[in-house]
Formats: sequence, structure tokens, C-alpha cells
Amino acid sequence: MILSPLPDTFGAHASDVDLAALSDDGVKKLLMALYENHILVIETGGLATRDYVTFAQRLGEPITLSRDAEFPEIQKLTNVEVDTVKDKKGAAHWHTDQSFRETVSSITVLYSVRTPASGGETQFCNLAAAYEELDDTTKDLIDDLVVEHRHGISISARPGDHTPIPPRKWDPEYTAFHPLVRQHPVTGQKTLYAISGTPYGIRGMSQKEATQLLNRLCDHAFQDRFLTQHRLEQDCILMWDNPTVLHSATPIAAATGPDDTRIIHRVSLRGMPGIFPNPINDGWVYRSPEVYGADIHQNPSAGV
Ligand SMILES: O=C(O)CCC(=O)C(=O)O
Ligand SMILES: [Fe+2]
Repeated sequence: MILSPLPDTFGAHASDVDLAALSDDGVKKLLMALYENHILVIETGGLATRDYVTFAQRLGEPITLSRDAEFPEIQKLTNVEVDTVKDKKGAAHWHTDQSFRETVSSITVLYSVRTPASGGETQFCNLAAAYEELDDTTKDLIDDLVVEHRHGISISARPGDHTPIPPRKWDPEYTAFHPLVRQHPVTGQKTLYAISGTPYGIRGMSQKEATQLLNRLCDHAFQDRFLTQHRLEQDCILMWDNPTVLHSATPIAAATGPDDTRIIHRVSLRGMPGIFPNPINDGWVYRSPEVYGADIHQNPSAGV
């Protein structure tokens, strides 16, 4: 396996790796590269769908988002008959997957089945690096804050962001509460969590104060040195350490033929990988309402 940094501000790249025959040590190496670099690209050389799902399952527990009989773990992202330039909906807004639910999504994995000749980049903002560079007064102010999240509502949406599509059967009143600052359960690194996309308020603060604080944190995080983007090559994997980044899809016009078709097999994971059975904390685990004094609802419907 050859690991190298991606050429831009952050991220790692792995090649010369056979994912269908990877040892536990190999999985550990890839995961550490992911945790330390927040996004990881793997050249697979072509991977059967079953082998892809089996590999993803070694990284966490798939959150089932599709009704596909054979591969319910896989959600298809495509521009076939979907035009996100025109309809301005979808994942082209800065978000953290599943932050509107109590179950923290740990890793998101994309496998490129078909790549357009241009466009379709995924953009990222490194929230762990952004946290690290905050001044101590701000860290003290925010370390114990709790953010209220709702799908489709963001008091800190970035200019130009698309409107998120609410999942089917999603009750707009459903709310999840998450710490504003989390600690990575393997590396111990602290990170801002989901500061754009779903924040609706901050416990104990007025809406005005919460809006100001979240937007101040976003203005800090959205500096060039914390940003990068990646365009998937065919048969490659792009995955991200979901709680430590914000990401956004680039709008893409509907496909007109093979050259501009984008088809991605997406797997969303939760929990700890089997290879790391003893995390240093419960960072990615749902914390009970007793901790936050919150009324938190369950809702198993879909959404990214
Ligand atoms: O299409 C993309 O590049 C990313 C979409 C997205 O937000 C996701 O898969 O979670
Ligand atoms: Fe997403």
C-alpha cells in the first residue's frame, strides 16, 4: 500500500491496495490515514459491489438508506434525470451527514461507478484544523455548548447554499442535540461539529447570539487553508471522517450521455470500526437526553 498526501490543503491518497484481500493491519493503516487527514481517496483498480460493501462494513455499521433488495447498504447518487444546477436542491450545501439525527454518522464512503469528464467535485472544510486554530478564549466559550439541529434549517447556512431536501416522512419538528465540540474517539483530536447545515439554535443562548456565534465560527472555518475539493476518478473511493469535516456537493447538470454521467455508490456508516473496539471516549456515540436534558426523537427515514 502506498499512502501519500493529496496535493491540496489536506487529505490522503492510497494506491497499490487490494481492498478485497486487505488484512486487519491494512484496514487499520487506511483508517489512521483517514482519521489523521479527514478525507481519504483510494484507487481500487475496480471493485465488485459485494467486495465494496464488505470493505465498508469493516469500517462501521451501514446506515440503511435504500430499499435495494440486494444492496440496501448502498444509496445511488446520480445526475441521470437529475439536474442540481437547475433545481438548486440536494447536497450542494455545507453539511455534516446525519447531523439532524441523534445517531452520529462516522464515515461516509463514495465509490465512483461512472465519472463525468468534468464537474462533480465534492468540497470539504476541515473542522478539526479550524478548531485547533481558534484562540483559547473562544475554545473556553464553546467547549461545553450544545447545538440544536433540524433538517432543512440552518441559521448559519453559507451564501449560495442549496436547500436541503427533507427526508421522506421527516417531521420538521424533530430535533437532535449535539455537542458543538467533539473529541475524536481514536486520535483524541477535538473538532467543531456540524456548524452549518442543520444548526437551529444553541442551548442557553438567544437566537441572535447563537446565529452570531455560529456564523463567526463558520467565517473562521471557511478560510482557504481549511478548504479543499476532490473529483472522483472512476473506480476510486472517496471517504471522509464525517464529524470532523463539513462537505458540499458541486451542482451538476443532468446527464446527456456517457461522458457527463455521474454514478456513485454511497455507503453511510455509524459506530466504531471492528478494528478499533476500544475507543478512548464515546465521541461518536449518541448521548442520552439525560446528558442534554433534551427530548430527542427517533426517526429511521432516509436523508444525507
Ligand atoms: O455528491 C457528492 O459529491 C456528495 C454528496 C453528499 O453530500 C454525500 O454523499 O453525503
Ligand atoms: Fe452529505
